[in-house]
Amino acid sequence: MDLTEEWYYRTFLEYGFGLSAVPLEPFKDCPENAVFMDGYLTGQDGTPGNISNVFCIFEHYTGDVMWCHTENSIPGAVVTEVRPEVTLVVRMVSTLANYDYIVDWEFKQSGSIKAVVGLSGMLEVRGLNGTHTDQIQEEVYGTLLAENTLGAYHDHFLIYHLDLDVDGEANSFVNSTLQTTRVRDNGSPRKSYWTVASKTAKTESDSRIQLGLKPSELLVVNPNKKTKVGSPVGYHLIPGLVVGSSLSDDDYAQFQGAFTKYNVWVTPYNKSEKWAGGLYVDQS
Ligand SMILES: [Cu+2]
Repeated sequence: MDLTEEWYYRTFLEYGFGLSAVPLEPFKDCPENAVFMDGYLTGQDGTPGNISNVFCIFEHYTGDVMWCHTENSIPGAVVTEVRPEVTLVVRMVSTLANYDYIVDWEFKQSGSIKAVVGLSGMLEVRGLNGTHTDQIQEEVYGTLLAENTLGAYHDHFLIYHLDLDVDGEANSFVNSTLQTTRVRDNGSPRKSYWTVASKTAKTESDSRIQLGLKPSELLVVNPNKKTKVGSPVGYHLIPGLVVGSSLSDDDYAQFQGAFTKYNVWVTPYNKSEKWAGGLYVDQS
């Protein structure tokens, strides 16, 4: 069966991005060097459905520098090397009612993987009496965008469920924070320095993290696999700009979307915990 527009609309609340994906238009949603793939998904009644051109894959020539160095400390020689940033992008676009999310996975030649979400579509608006900000006295919980049209204050939280197997399944989560340390030698002109304190999470509550409170590095490592010099192999989780929820803890919406209280949660693998935000966050 082909998934119709109504079908998308009916299912987006239940299923999020996957079943809300839309076919991509060559040369518009994706550049001319893209190749396209169909997707096969299971509807809520178990019926399989096909979405044509649901993924596109392309090399993105960013115009940025991936790595460069000019070595000019060698007498009589200047050695310059530079490599351009070219990423392999896998793209999907999901339409959730008025919003269209452009979901990219970027695979970089440096070995890093970057997840990017772009928001497009239509703003969420509501009508109001008033055509100019001068006419608005009361609290209207939004911004006047056009005559009789208010952009309502609200927020969107996007969650990624990362099931990492770094060089095998037995992985650990390590939070490395920077610790300010006092210099004990009173004769030293230096009074402090910083060092790194690494902590491997033992419990789920150990690894709930609100980012931005203090400098930290988040690592997923395989403690059983070592590099040549003896460090565990791992991936470094590098957050972008993050925000937390602005609601109070006892507010119903916050209670229902409790995952927004922390930016990172780490849990042992559990097949029934596929959906990081819970099963029915927006259906209660
Ligand atoms: Cu919105």
